[in-house]
Amino acid sequence: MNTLDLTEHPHRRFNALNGEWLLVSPHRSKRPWQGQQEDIAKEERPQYDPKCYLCPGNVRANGEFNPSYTQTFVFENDFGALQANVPEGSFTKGNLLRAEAERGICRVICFSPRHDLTLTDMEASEIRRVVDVWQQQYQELGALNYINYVQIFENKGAVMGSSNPHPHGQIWAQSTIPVEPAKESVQQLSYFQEHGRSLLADYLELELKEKQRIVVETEAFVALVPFWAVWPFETIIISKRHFGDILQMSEVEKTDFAIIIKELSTVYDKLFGVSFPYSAGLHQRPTDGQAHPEWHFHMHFYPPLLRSATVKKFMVGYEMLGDPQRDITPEWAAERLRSLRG
Ligand code: H2U
Ligand code: ZN
Repeated sequence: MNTLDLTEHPHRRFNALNGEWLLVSPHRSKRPWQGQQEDIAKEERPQYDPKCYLCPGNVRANGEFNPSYTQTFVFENDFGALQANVPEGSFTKGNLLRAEAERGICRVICFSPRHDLTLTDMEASEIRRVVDVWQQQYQELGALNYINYVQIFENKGAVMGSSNPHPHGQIWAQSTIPVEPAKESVQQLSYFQEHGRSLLADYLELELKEKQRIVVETEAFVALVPFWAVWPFETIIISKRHFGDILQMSEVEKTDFAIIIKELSTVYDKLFGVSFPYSAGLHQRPTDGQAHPEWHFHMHFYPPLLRSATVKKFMVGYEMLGDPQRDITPEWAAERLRSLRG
C-alpha cells in the first residue's frame, strides 16, 4: 500500500478542540458533485406579521405584550428549559442513579423588528447591534453568582427546530458548564498547560499558513472549515487575537465580528440558493470567577444541508453507534464555500 492520502483513503481525524475522533471517507465523494439549486419558491414574508409572537407590539404566550421595539429586544423565555428558582439538592441511588438540581435563565433575543429578514439580510451595522446585545447579556448573566456558563446561540430554519422565522436567537445561562464547552475546556487547558499558548491561536496560525480550509478572513477574525469538521459545511469563526470572551472585544473587533458573520452567512445562502439553516453559537470562557487563560473565543456554525436544499445530513446508524462520519472532505467543502465569496 502507498502512503496515506487524505483526499483518497478512509481515515480518522482528531478534533483537537473537543478531543473526539471522526471518520472521513473521501473515496465515496469521488462521484461527480451533485450539489444543486432546487426550485424552492422563496417564502415571501411580510415585514410585520400580526400572528408572530416576536413582532413588535404583539402578545406572547404568557399574555405579555412586546414593546414597539425598533432595533433589538430581549425577553425571558416564557417556556425556559431552565429556571432560576429551583431548590438545591441532589438525588442518588447506589452508584448508578444520580441527579442534581440545575438553576438557570433562558432568554430570547429578537435580532430585528422586521419579520421578513434573517441575520444574513441585515446590514453589518445592524448585526453589530446584535453583537452589542450578546455582550451585554453575557456580562449581565455571567455576573450572577449562580451562573457559571452563558450559552448564546441561534437555531435558524425549521429543519433546525426553530419555531418562528422571525430573526431571533436564544441564551441559556446556567450553574454548570454544559458538556460541549466542558470538553473544549479540558482540551484547551491541557494544551495551554503544556505549551503556554492558546490551542486555537496555534491552530489558526497553522490554518493561515496552509490556506486550504479558510473561507473568509477579515482584520480580526477568520472563518474556516475545521480540519475535524463533522457537518458537511461546518465552520468556525476564530478571533485572531487570543481572548476568552466577548467582553474583551474592542469596538473595532465587534464591528469586524458582525462583518464576518454577514459574509459567512451570505456565502452559506448562496450555496444552495436558499436561506441556509444552521445551529450556531458562541463558545467562550465560563463565568465561574476563574481566569481561564486557556479559553479562546470562537463561534461554531453547524449546518445540516449536504447536497441541496432538501438533502440533509442525518446523524444515524453508524454515527449514533460508532463515530460521526463524513464523505466530502473539509478541504473540498472550504474550496466550494470560498468560490462563492462576493
Ligand atoms: P426557537 O425558535 O429557537 O425555538 O426559539 C423561540 C423561543 O421562544 C422558544 O424557546 C420561546 C420558545 O420557548 N417563546 C416564548 O418565550 N414566548 C412565546 O410566546 C412563544 C415562544
Ligand atoms: Zn415576527
